[in-house]
Amino acid sequence: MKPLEAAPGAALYPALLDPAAQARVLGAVRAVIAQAPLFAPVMPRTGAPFSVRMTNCGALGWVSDREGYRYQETHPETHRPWPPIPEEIAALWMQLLPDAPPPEACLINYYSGEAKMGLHQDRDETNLAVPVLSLSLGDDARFRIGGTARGGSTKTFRLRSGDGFTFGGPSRLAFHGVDRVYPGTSTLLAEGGRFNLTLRRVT
Ligand code: MD3
Ligand code: FE
Repeated sequence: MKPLEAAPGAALYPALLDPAAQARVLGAVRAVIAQAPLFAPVMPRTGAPFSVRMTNCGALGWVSDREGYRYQETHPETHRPWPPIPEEIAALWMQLLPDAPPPEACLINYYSGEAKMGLHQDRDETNLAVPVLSLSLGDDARFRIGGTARGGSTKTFRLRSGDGFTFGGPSRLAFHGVDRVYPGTSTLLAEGGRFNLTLRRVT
């Protein structure tokens, strides 16, 4: 499978998942959420809410609360360990990143109608040498990526249900965000909106 080089080190795999695979991965995501409900993260210090809701699977999960951003082994509300990363999802990591060590965390973001995510870097992982894998399910989104310094030029890409995206090399520390979701552009989620999964090596 030949990707599109979206930025140095960033590879876009349009329609990585066909509709049947999207439905299976969505089923696996719903099973994770049944064990580890979506929670509403807040910003460190201010406590301002994110518009996105989140959960995780894998040995470690990313959380944000007034104390800060961090990876932890348990759900912030149930205090139970995160469910394991479903096999079909872990297999996509092995397929696209065969030389990388296995993922430790899979962050699941859910965007309803107005949700977005401001430009940020992902640098809470100890191991920044391993790429991140993103999978999109549901409504289309406008994804924005820049360089490793805030305030530089940015490019946008429309992410569709079933798309895969890997971010390695220089793009691993690129500023990125989601400007908006386009309601009604996919029928995959009965409730509408968008799931994004990011698989990460943390240590
Ligand atoms: C580039 N998620 O969870 S996925 C995130 O669609 C996040 O929910 C967005 O940014 C979403 O942190 C964008 C694309 C993505 C994910 C992680 C990255 C791009 C990345 C990490 C490093 C560099
Ligand atoms: Fe990010």
